[in-house]
Amino acid sequence: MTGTPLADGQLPPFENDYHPAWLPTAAFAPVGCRRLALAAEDPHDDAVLRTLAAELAEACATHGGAVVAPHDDPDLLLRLATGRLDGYRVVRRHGRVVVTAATPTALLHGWFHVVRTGEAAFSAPDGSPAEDTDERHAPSSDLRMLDHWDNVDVHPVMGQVERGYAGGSIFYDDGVVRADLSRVTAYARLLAAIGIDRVCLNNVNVHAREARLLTADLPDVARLAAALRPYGVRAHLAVSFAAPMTLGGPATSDPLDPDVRAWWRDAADRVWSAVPDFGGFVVKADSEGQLGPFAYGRDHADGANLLAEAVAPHGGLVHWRAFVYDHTQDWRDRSTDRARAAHDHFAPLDGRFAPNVIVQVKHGPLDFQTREAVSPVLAAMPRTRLALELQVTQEYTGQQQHVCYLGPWWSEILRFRPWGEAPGPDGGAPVTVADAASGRGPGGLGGGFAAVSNVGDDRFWTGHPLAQANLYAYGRLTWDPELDATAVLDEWISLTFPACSPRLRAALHAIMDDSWRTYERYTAPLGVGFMVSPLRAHYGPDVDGYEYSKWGTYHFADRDGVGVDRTRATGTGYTGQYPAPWRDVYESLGTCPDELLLFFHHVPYSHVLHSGSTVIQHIYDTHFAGVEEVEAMAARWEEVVDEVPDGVAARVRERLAEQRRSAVEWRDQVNTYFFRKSGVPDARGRTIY
Ligand code: GCW
Repeated sequence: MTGTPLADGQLPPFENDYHPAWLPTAAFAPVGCRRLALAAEDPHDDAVLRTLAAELAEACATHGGAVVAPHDDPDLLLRLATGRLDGYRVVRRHGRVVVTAATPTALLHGWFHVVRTGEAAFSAPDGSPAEDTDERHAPSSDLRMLDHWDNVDVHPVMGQVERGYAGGSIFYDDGVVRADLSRVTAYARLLAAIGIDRVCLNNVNVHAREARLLTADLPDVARLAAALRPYGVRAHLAVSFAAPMTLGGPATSDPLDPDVRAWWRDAADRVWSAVPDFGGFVVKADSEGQLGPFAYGRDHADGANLLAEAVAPHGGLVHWRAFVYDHTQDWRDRSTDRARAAHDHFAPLDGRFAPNVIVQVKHGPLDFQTREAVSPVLAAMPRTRLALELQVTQEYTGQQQHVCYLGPWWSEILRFRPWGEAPGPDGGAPVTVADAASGRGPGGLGGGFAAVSNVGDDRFWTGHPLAQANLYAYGRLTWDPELDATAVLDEWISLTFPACSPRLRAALHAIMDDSWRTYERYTAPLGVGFMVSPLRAHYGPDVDGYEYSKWGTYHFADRDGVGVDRTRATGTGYTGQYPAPWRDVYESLGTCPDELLLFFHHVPYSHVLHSGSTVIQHIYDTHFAGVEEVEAMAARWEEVVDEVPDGVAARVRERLAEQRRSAVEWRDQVNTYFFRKSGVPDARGRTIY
């Protein structure tokens, strides 16, 4: 939508020329046709309560209901209560629903819960009142954030959004913060509907232009924060560790230097005076060229605590990323293992981080691959608040050209038990990754969840319309990691395709449910990772693309075998970074799961997997199967295109054609590469070039 910028506190029109995603007008029909009420002291005092009042009014105006007084027997009453309550409570008696929450934002989340539940919130399928219930809905962690890798300037290599596959940025346009931020408010609305309440506004690679967001551009940051605020979303900024030097402060960034400390305190004071509900800073330091404490002989606790001290008086947070490794490695050096790096750097610092520091850990030890082991850092720092970092933007998972529903992958990660079946604290259930991130791990400290957003100024928000489901799933699964990823997808389908026929629903499930595994089948095999094109920004196959590079991501294929030996016995020792049982499960060929085999072991092509297939035959079979599955997806889409809006039908069709082309390329390059290396023919005699 374009037009006049919104006045402070004004909501954007509820209908726009971009796609409504999971909040189409029709999704509000079951609530909007009823009698709704909001009970709060003075709704006009608070931006979020004003939003709620506007949401109720809009839903009723569109669907024929009425906003009534709280004592006037409403069908739905939203009630702001005092006292302690995480999340919201939903009580239903005789088909009337009361949602209670202790904060306006939690009440807003409760409103969207009712919207999501639809007619079933009020009535049974036969039209009688739905059963009486009393439910509490608290998020697993109170920190659920999205990070944008958006640049203010268009970066000469990375563009407006680093690893963005959905057009430009919704925040910035070629060097400036956009004048019209109404779409940012519409984005915040989508986020509120999935329980996300924090957004980091700029790329963790902070270039000179972006660094100024912290100083000269604060009025614009305040505008961005104001655009998010009506929907209860708080702003964070990524900051550069070099900021004191680049923004006119002291000539050093040494974290122990008193002038540097004073500079950061002043900087934080200015940010919070411009944006009183500001969230905090996100930092990438000593990583891929960003300056960090190593430059001064200090460690990452020194670095993080410097910023923590500056933001603490304001209740601010520091999200300090653990993505620290040597990106100028020599491929000839077999002793350095990039997978070890985060644990090597951070585990020894456990207990030294200030209470408002959150160490943000990528889910795997490498870099958001299609399949990786869970990072051992997540089990190594009980005295540190750790956040799990996921990547919603599909950098290595098809770049929003390919259908790749990541819900099942994130579910596996969230439910992974780093200590196996060992009882949790106080003899309770075994601890999962989600538990550890939510403060229910051994040390009782949690840092919540963060993920790189997949949203841009594209009409469908995410380039591929079906990639919206990934953003939806990130919100829902981090709110409740016990949710089933397929059920979450079903929820997304119901909201996004109102009045979806059983035929369309079945087709969307057939296309999306298993699409992550399909993608895995035709790309890098058995957890070895990468094999992507360096020249085409990680899109498409290039088996040796990173093999002789400085990046530390190798597969070591030769004529006899493939894979990385990360064992303690004969390899890099990485398996030793895990607690039991995983240190032994991964160490042994007998117990290492097939899907991670080449991540942990270098094996001959004739090695027999637990599945009964040899490694080489597995590579051939999965690559042929992957392409066949993509062909089936495209055929299935053609059967239902008449049931989806034209724009969606055409965009998905065009992307499926590209996915097929790309999958064929992957299949043929990977199969040919391994056939030429190994000389082993396909047992089924299919064409390999
Ligand atoms: O995966 C890599 C990306 C970089 C990114 C980096 C990171 C923002 O290719 O583009 O930089 O990870 O996570 O910092």
